[in-house]
Amino acid sequence: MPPETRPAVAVDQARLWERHLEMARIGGTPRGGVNRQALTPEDAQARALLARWGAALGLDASLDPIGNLFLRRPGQDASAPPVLTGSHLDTQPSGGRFDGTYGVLAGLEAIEAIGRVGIETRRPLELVVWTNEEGCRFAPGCMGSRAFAEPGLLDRLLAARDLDGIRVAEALHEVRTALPSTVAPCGLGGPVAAYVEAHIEQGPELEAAGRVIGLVTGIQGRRRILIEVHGEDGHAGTLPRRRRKDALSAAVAMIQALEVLMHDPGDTVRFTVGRVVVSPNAPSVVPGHVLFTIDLRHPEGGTLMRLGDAVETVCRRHVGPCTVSVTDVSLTMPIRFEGLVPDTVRTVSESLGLPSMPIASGAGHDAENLHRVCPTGMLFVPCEGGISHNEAESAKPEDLAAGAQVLARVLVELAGPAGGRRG
Ligand code: HGY
Ligand code: MN
Ligand code: MN
Repeated sequence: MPPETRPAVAVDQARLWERHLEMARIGGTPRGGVNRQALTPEDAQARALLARWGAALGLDASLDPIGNLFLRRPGQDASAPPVLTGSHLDTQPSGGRFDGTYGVLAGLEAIEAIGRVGIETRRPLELVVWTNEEGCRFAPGCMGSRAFAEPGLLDRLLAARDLDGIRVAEALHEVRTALPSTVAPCGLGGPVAAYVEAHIEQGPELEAAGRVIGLVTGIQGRRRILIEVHGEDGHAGTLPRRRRKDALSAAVAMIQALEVLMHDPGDTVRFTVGRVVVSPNAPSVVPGHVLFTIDLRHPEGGTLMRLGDAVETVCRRHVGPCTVSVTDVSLTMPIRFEGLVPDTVRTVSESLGLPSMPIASGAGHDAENLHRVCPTGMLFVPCEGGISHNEAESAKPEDLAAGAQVLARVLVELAGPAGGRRG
């Protein structure tokens, strides 16, 4: 067997699948999904489980100031910047068992397979769990990788609050106390030789094309905007319409007008109002306050900016007797993956004889932030029916294992053999 294929062959499909089932029990929902939101006790338990699995492999664990967890496999050259792989363990409230979790467990399996065949790499390998990728409880999403790429954002991100007013800094305490005492603190950011992330596709293309590996070409741009409509609470029975400042009525008019603005016959624009919070949310009270979120995505930066910039004008046009505030929460421009990492993913997939195809990512990922600091790439595996951000999310054990085989080989390629040239 050619030596370079050994790590792939050592990937254990059954163990990888069993670990997904065990991890899915943390925050598991009655309908077979997972609710493991960022920096909750469930998130902390999931990280603790991973740290225990890592410790059994002799990986050293560390936690940075925003809660990113790193499990390190030493390389021959301890001073060399590491090769990173990983993803996230936090989920949406009605999330699935594979979004994020797959990239973490495939990374663990790949590192374990490399160790099992006795390969010593020149560079260290690090498995990373990024904090708050989903951006549901706390905004913005991809928070941990954003801070890693831009440490100057740390204080602002630690101050972010959830809907109950709890700050990231306070919630991080949950994670720290749940982790084994062997997990050491580490600094934020730092040199990285390369980053590669495995993820389920979260769309139907690979499955429809009968391919197993997605060679991710890039990630579309996305913008998160927060709209707050301020009216006046009133009595549903006594307050005549002409005197009402009904925040929900105004918000509905805004959303309907935004749907018209975002209408796209080519169905490329992704416009979602996923959260509406009505206050006081009482049947006999005219709502005095409404908060709603806009998640806007597009593969072209110019279109993303044009449509996003038009939101405030449309909201103000439909504000009626209320007032409105529009806040840009986050903006990530479209990115392309090119060069070392995607090329290595492609050549390894081909050498393993796995059917692959180029594919653009509609979903956001932490790789979009690592892309700013080092050579970066991703690989996808199919998920059934392309269903994701849904408790029914599912994938095939053999596809998950195939992705881990590619990942194991890619990590060895990127980290280089012990005794190889320095640099
Ligand atoms: O929303 C996203 O694209 C990612 O799944 N958090
Ligand atoms: Mn994800
Ligand atoms: Mn997600």
